[in-house]
Amino acid sequence: MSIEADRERFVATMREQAEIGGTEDGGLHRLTLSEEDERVRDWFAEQAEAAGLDVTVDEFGNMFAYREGTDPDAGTVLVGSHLDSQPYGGIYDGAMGVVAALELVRTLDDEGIETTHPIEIVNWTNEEGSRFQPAMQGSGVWAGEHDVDEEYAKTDPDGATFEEELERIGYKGEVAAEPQREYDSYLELHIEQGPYLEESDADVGVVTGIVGFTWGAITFHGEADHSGPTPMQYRSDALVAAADVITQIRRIPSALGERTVGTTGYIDAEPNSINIIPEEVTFTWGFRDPTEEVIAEARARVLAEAEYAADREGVDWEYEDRMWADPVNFADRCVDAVADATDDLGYDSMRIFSGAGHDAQHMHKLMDTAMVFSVSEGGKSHSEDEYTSWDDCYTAANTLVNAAVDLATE
Ligand code: HGY
Ligand code: MN
Ligand code: MN
Repeated sequence: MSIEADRERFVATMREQAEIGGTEDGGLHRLTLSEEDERVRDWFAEQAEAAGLDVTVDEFGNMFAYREGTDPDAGTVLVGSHLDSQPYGGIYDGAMGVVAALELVRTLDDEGIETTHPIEIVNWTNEEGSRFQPAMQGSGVWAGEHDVDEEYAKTDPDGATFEEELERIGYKGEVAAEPQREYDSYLELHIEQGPYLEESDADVGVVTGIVGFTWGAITFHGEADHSGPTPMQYRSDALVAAADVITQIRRIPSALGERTVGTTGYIDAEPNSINIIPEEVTFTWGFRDPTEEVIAEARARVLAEAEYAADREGVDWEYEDRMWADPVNFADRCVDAVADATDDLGYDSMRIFSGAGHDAQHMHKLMDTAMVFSVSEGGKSHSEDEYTSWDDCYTAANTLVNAAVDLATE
């Protein structure tokens, strides 16, 4: 028996959250622990409390909103995602998972349904990993993958520490950032952020797993000098060495695997003046693949390329690992709950492996986990052009609601 979420209320709530940090071009600029993040957290707490949920904030800013089940001893079904965004990102990434979880609770209340298992909504801190690395930081701490104090000390590009910023926005809670109760399963709704659902004409994605990834930063130390009179053979140009490696970050994936991807998303060159030979350049690597071996190989190759480039250019270099996430394959029980929901609702679904990282990656280590994907038009994401029609958003949200009820009802 399927239930229908309230499309109008769901879309209205999506529009509401999109206003908080919304940009002129219809995107979202709501960096973790920013003033916009503080406002959307306040908004989320209000929505959850208005739905009669018991809201708690842990020491890492993760927010939880708890709904009783008829059997308090039954493991809790955790449903949610993240409300932080990329710089000038889209309004759906993460937010739709939290709004769909709110809609789940609101629909249960409308229908007077009491589930056997308690249900808890979560808003994870810093899923995006843009301002502070790693990505999925809050869920990673909660899952015991990272040490709280080490993560508190992480700094953003302006040197602000995570802990200072968490305290500044008033979301450093008292509760330890670790499971406070028995959990049964985790479900997360997210946009696909890739082209496959749209290309296959599916209404919704049944996510079977997530790629793993390695992130890191390389710094070359050259010698600043006048770009005019310094003969070419006298130069130690940090940016030339970086350019060599960045080109390889683009080439390495084609030698490794069909789904291997490689990106340099961040670069900083000092002193960054048109007539000074660059002295110090820092840039990042990011490789992803469904298998650990390929990710490890890609990391080894980029470090080898950095060694060669440093020799060629006569510069020193160093690197820092920023993140490692294992690839995961979700539990059949949860994947089937999502697939059954799409069948019951008469949606065309497609099984799909996620190319983006998600908090579900960490939850998989603690409890049975699965995800629902909505279509991403043009596959676009992490850009103000990110777009999913309200129909496609609603299809995915309805799937999540029904899959969660399935898992929460004995
Ligand atoms: O990088 C990712 O895949 C995620 O958006 N943090
Ligand atoms: Mn996301
Ligand atoms: Mn994202």
